[in-house]
Amino acid sequence: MAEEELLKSVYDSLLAINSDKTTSAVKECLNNNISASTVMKTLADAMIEVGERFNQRKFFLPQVVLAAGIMEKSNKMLIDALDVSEAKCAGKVIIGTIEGDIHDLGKNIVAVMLKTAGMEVIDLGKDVPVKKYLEAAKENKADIVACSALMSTTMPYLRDVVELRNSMGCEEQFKIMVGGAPVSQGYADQIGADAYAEDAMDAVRVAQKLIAKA
Ligand code: B12
Repeated sequence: MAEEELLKSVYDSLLAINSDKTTSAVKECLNNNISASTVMKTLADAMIEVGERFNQRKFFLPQVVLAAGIMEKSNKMLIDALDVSEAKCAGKVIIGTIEGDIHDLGKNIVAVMLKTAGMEVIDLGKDVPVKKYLEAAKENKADIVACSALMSTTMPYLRDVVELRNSMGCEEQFKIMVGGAPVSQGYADQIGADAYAEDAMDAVRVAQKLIAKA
């Protein structure tokens, strides 16, 4: 089967909320030497479509929960197959999903991609208090604090991270990168974040740029 067809099978199986089919489609991709990051990107695209269908009331919460579980399981399989770059100490990143928010699928993909690019990533998990990001950044002498927000109700806490960092006088020590579906470049500019990235691949490019500038 051609690469395109194999990836389509991953996409379709996740949208069919079929765990067994998704798992075997993912294995099939790896057996055919399709890179783990390409398969992850396909799963992320499918999950975004799950979100669209949820918005259109074609899917309901139980389907979203099941799809999220399948994606997590598939990503675990893929992490082992990722080609981790030899480049060590390409920078240190503190990452987490912001206070009040438990959406972590996208954040987890970003964390994996940054690690793959050779960065040291300290993942604080989800529902991370504003203060905790900055404590961890200080303690670990991080280069970047990466914050994910998936809800309009939790986005304002991103501004709090920037303001707390500034009030600590640490603008030069650690740069703040924000992301998540409702976040945009405009919003990042508005709250004074140093960078925004649209997806995991973009996050790697943006993080590398931030580190190169430091
Ligand atoms: C899956 C999902 C869930 C799962 C989460 C599972 C998990 N472990 O994450 C479950 C079912 C648990 C869930 C729960 C809830 N959810 Co929900 N959920 C979604 C859904 C359908 C998809 C999100 C997702 O995983 N997308 C796929 C990933 C791959 O994409 P992503 O997260 O956007 O990440 C990519 C980029 O954004 C970027 N990125 C992400 N983070 C970062 C960080 C940085 C630093 C950078 C640079 C880039 C970056 O890179 C990623 C990879 O490319 C969205 C719908 C949507 N359109 O987003 C609703 C959605 C986010 N949920 C919503 C809601 C309301 C809830 C609940 C409150 C529901 C409820 N009534 O209980 C709870 C939340 C409780 C809480 N306190 O957080 C709303 C939010 C509305 C709002 N206020 O803005 C949405 C928009 C659905 C809707 N239309 O109503 N949800």
